[in-house]
Amino acid sequence: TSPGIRKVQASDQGHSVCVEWEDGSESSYPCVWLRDSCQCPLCFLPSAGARRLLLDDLDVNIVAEQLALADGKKISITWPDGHTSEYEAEWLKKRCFSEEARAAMRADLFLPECQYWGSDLQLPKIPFEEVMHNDESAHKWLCTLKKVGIVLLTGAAARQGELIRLGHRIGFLRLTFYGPTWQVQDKADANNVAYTTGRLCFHTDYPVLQHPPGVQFLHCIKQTAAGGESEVVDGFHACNKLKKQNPEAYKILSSTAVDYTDVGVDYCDFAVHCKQRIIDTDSRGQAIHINYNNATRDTVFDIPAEKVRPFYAALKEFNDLLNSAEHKFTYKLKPGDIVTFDNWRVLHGRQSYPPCSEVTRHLEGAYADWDVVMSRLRLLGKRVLNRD
Ligand code: OGA
Ligand code: NM2
Ligand code: ZN
Ligand code: ZN
Repeated sequence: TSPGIRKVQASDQGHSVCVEWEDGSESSYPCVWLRDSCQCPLCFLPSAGARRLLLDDLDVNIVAEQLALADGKKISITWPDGHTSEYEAEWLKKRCFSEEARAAMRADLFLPECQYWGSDLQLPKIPFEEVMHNDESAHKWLCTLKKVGIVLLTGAAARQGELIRLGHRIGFLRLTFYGPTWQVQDKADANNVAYTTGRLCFHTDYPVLQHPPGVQFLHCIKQTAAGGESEVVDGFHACNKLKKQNPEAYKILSSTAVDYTDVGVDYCDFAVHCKQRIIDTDSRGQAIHINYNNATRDTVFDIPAEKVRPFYAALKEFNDLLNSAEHKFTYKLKPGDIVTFDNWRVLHGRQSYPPCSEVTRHLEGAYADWDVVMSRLRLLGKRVLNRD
């Protein structure tokens, strides 16, 4: 169903090529982009899907010398140096510079749809083995993880190693100083507050890393009878609320660089320091990453003294919003459950549980990067929805 081209002509004093489609609509392509995007074997390496042409060799002011249309399916352009480029109608259509066409391509590539939730969350659930063996289920898992930010995989074996298998399913896991996977249980001389029986307030993991892990997996191997419940909250939803309720607090949290620190030994020895804004925003002020773990927030605080109390007041207000009954969702993991969530968006916590000389609660955890997860999601989408 490739769209036909009715006519092709120069426009913008030769700096653009205007394509008239069979349905009467038009698309305009800048010559510099057309030359840069030449698909011939000299300019493009098909085996890598990558440009061979060097920017050094690109003339920003280039104009087409000759335009030709071949049976409505293809245009060819001859450039002043005699080089010829050909472009297929379908290829051009996808790359149309109109606002609508760009929005459609953006949606296709990045699946930006976001479903906010509160205490009314219907926690999405998919059987673990279905995700492991069935591409449609795996696609559903990752689509939902992207859109809702959390999915529970059920029925995994209650033993270590299932997250390694899940890592192979997407590609690979993210190695950190806590190891390829890590064991959340009460430990003597714990090198992290997560490895105690204490309550963990809402946090995102690892804001001390410059590029915090985008996705987190927690596999329940053993669950305590008393306590140990899990809590989650949609951080982006809470940010929108904070912005409305107290724009000044939002401004403070989205502009103040907070110091984080993590020093110790695990997979190897480490001394990690980083500055992060608790609410990281895009150019339109929309939250894109939450970076908040109160445990690893440093006592070193590199801001002027008079800004300290307003900062704490803003953080308190954000924390209150996260903990409000309207926003937080509470559940309890069962052995064999694997909760998978967006660690850039969803804050998580757990209730305390009674200390015991035996291990009464054991989760295995792992991280993945969104680049890896989105890559698998696109590949599964191609196969499942058979798109190209
Ligand atoms: C963690 C964590 C949750 C839990 O290890 O960072 O948040 O339920 N654990 O123990
Ligand atoms: N663990 C669970 O930011 C953090 O320290 C989160 C990381 C120890 C791997 C905890
Ligand atoms: Zn070329
Ligand atoms: Zn955590």
